Amino acid sequence: MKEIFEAIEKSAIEIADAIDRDSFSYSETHNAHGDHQLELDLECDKIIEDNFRSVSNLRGISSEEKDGFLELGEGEYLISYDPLDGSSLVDVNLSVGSIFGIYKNEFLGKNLIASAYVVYGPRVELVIAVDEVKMYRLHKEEKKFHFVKNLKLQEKGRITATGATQNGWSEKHRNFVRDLFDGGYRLRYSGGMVPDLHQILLKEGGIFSYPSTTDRQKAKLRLLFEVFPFAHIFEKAGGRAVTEELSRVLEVVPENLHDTSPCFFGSKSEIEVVEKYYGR
Ligand code: AFP
Repeated sequence: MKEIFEAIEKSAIEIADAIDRDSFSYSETHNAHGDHQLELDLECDKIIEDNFRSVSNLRGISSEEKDGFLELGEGEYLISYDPLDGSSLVDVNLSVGSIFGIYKNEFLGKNLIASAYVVYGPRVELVIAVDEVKMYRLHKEEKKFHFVKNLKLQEKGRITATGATQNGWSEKHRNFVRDLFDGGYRLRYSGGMVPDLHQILLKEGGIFSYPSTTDRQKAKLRLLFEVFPFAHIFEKAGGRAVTEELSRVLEVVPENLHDTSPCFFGSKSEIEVVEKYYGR
């Protein structure tokens, strides 16, 4: 595992440089989700692939930017990753991130043994969850990450972030969001899952939701590349992650590498609000 975390740290440093240096133009390709890929998406994907190629105990990797599974060896670990989440925000200079899930045997939520994400913002921060959730910050001159603190959610927060096209929201979702606003919650949504969830973790509470919509029943966020790693991190931080059926996100069984699912990540009190509306 140590080698895997070192490869993630090295990738984060190289990606932070690439964001500063590279152009934000589109490539000629689309990924499996139909997203038009930036040259930077492809560059970040390659940085991570190259760093994982030198890790000795990997069986293979799966990336949001690659169609299929890439076998790397006979090792025991599998990694799923999103190299540059929120890449449509790069041109407007908002924070973006990389997300990683580390599994044994199969890409199932219950097989996740560690997860991590990196936020590329005014500062570069790395969060790793194994048993606890630990945050590190990049010292740019030293090119090293330093431990900052453990992240732990309180029972209840004060902010909410909710995605998707609002005119496609269900009545349940509208009522859920109205309940939060009536209860004094403030909206914090950038369109980048990594900074939005990082904010909830650092403010020690709140809720992020990405619901199904009339035109997208399975919503947008990808189970392997975005949803499972954050569900693992939120649970380890003392929060919860559920689907619209109110089951644990980590119990969802994906049929394909690129499957998506509606999802809610929050501290305990806000997930009870989800249960109040989605349980009906
Ligand atoms: P991009 O990588 O295309 O910018 O999408 C970002 C993202 O996957 C996730 O980071 C956001 O939370 C979500 O999509 C935003 O989606 P909506 O704009 O539909 O709310």
